Amino acid sequence: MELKIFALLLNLWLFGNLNLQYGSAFNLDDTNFLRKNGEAGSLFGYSLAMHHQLKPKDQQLLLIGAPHAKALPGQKANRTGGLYRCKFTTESDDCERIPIDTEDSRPGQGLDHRENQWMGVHVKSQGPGEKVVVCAHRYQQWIHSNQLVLGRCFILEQNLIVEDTRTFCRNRPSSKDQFGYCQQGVSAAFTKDKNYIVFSGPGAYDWKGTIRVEPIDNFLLDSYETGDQNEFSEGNIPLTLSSYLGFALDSGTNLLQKDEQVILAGAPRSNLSGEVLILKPKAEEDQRSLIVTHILHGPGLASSFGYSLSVMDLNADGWDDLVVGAPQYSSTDMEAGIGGAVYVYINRRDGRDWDRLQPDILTGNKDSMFGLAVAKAGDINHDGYDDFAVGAPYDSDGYGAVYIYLGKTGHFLQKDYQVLQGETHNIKLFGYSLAGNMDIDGNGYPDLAVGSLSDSVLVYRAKPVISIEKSLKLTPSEIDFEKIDCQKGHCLITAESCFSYTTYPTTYNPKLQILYKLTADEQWVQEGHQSRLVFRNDEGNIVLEKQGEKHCIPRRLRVRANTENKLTEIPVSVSVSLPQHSPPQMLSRSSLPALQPVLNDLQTQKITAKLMFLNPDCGGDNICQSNLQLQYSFCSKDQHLDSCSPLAREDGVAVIFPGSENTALKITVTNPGGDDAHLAQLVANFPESLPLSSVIHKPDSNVNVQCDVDESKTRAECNLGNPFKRNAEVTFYLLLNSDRLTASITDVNVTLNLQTISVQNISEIIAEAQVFFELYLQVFGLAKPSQVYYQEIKKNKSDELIGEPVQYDFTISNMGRPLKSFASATLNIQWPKENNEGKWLLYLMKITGPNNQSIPCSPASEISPLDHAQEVMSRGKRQAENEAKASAFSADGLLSLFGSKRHYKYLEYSSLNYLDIVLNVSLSLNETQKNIRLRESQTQLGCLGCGMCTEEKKYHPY
Ligand SMILES: [Ca+2]
Ligand SMILES: [Ca+2]
Ligand SMILES: [Ca+2]
Repeated sequence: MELKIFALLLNLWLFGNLNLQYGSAFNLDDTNFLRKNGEAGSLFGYSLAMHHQLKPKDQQLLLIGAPHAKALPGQKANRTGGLYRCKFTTESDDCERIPIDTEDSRPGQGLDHRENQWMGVHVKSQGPGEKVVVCAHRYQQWIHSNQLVLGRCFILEQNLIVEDTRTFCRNRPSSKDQFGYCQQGVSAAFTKDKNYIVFSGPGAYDWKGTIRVEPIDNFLLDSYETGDQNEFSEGNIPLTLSSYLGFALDSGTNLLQKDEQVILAGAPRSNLSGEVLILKPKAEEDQRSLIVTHILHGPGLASSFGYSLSVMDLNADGWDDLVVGAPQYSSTDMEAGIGGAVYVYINRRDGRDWDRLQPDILTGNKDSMFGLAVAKAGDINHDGYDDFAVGAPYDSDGYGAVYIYLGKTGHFLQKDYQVLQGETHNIKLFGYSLAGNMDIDGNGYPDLAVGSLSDSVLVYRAKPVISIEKSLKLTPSEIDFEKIDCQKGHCLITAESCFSYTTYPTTYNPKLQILYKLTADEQWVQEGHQSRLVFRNDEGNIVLEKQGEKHCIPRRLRVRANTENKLTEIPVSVSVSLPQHSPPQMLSRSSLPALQPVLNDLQTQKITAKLMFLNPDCGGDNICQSNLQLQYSFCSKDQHLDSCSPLAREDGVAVIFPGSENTALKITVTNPGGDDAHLAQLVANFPESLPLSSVIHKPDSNVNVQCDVDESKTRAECNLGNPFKRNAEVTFYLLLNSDRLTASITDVNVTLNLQTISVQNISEIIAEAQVFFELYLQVFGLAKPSQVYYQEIKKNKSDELIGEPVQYDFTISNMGRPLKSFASATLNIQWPKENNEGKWLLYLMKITGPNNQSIPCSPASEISPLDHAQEVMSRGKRQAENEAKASAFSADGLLSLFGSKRHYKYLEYSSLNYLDIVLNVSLSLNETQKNIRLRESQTQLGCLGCGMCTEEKKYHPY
């Protein structure tokens, strides 16, 4: 049956939350708490109220509902639930059952069925010396054959004697869609004018729910009800069935207009997501209705918006604000880990526009049921703004937690101020109920009670809050480091700190010890520098006799003589704290242990004064706005001359040829028209492949550049001067080591950062260069003999008979870097093999390398082709490639090509006087990377003259 949801609505969410949070210590004392335990299984603590009884005895009590408590004698039931009263003592088991509901119903009113009626499901106090209401929402009236679940409430006198019983659904139409399952008492509220009590029957009208406002004891006043108190016009209640209207209730007087009574009622199942209704009474002719003025809509499906709510003025502007719990809220983003939300409506527009008021949303941990309970806590920290508490009973792995939020001017603080954990006290489902806004120990600060579903209740007391007024004055507060004797270390500063304290109440005047600590130049020190101020006695304590008494301490500080940073101000701070044991606040009205004060957490405990440097060279504004400029160029530095010739550029980018010892980066820094650049420096970062080799200064420079270079030589920090003056200029060279550049590197970047502590935004500069490798191979050739003679010889295939052999020697020299493995070269030889009639001229016999080693050449068929005559091709020229790999000639290579001149007769060259026979020889690189180049290397070789000839003619083979 649906009634069950009112009992332990939420046991689905017992598991799942591992996000433990640890409470920040603030002024709710988590040590000197009070604990009240009830009978196991009685749900002692399901509801709570703080009550201040004035007569017959002035005493404050904590009222604790235990809806599963055993029946009292005479109740004719086993388990009825009940209400306990507990004194605020350190005893945990001194709560007493209040005798309620012990009388039988009057004749004709049917039979009271109290078994499992949940007495104590809700309890509320009207205020000091006023009434209390306690309810049993599952009370049944058995009349004839009907078992009506009407629910009912008891109004108690301020001394907790039962005064009256209220069952507004009694004697009404009793069908399910009317009042037979009213379930009055899930919630109740007193109006702020103290005349009325507000009840709800969430089960009325088929669980649409209804709200009723009725006079407490002045029966000249009218009662009001949604749908009219006489006509029961369900249709006038703008909700659907199963909305559970009245699950939570409160009242306000400054919500829509000043001093106008309104009722706030939560309907957590309305419109699927939950809604809150703002209602006000309306009297018209015979009608006495509660009419809906506004409906606040919940955030999402089944969020149970309106499960709890509380009216309070968080920003102390005189307008009521509203806090609404939506404990089953979850984010569509499952990863967000959100479970439960609280909507805080700050009444920003003086009561207007509630339909459009945007709430601020607080969210809890996943599955924590954050917002299941919300309560006004009063002004816990006594800063003038009401604060509130939010229960999240399934937080912290089912232990539960209570989050405290503070009101403030204009708004409220959205960061929780303190978190109370059930786990600390080994209490599960802690935070299920809350009651506060009453000072139980007379220290002037309201205290907070937290209930659980595990039969334990804790009461936290608020500690007094101390605010310390602080001042700090430096004398002098400005120094001219250059002018006075600071450089000798004689600059003395006096720092005078003064302290006084205030707290609440004004009668609380402990002799307070305050610890103070002086610090200076913290950020500069954090950045790895030495503090620019020297002082002793940086901490100590003082005693303030009473509130408002001021105490000052002077301290001498000295400016260091070797201070480098003479520009940025030096902050000097003093911070305060209380010692571990401060004198506790004496309590006149309570026998409870006195509590020690805490410092006001909302106030900064540290104040700062600044010591300024005067910089006359930076103009009247004392702000140094520098204008540092940097020019750079890659160049080749002559070690002995003060010159550096710019490197060749390709596509506008300088080209580095590795291996050069003189590659340098020329840097020129200027400060044209700028104010002094304090602590000016250049930070250069070099690639590992192109580290710094050394720094060379221009001898005539009047700026002394000093560079710190790291071990890997990839970072240099060069100090340019402190200050680098207006219109100063400096040039220096960063000599680079190009030995580590490899063929895979095609370009290199050096980043150059100019820095100063003066005011200037300087962009990083990237000096970019390309890397080209240049091979410098040379080929020389020699023909031996240089001249041959032809003679007539008969046709014969024998080599020796063809003609006199000629040997061509080729020498290849590597004038540059070793080729190693990154390139291979080819020697291309072209020689005149035959004339255009296909007659032999030079016949290639063999190719040998140094020391007669063989060298692979192609085409191989060209070597002594007559040995394979059928393969001889007839063309004008032949090319044989010597594919000697680069490794073959590491420095100098030598190979020989044996050639032979053909028989003159056979060739019919006899008419010629002589022949000039020319070989073209060149080197080329085999497939290789784009940034490897060969310096041009080719040659023409040899003149073979013919001594027997008379006519001058030349033979050109091409
Ligand atoms: Ca307000
Ligand atoms: Ca406050
Ligand atoms: Ca207190």
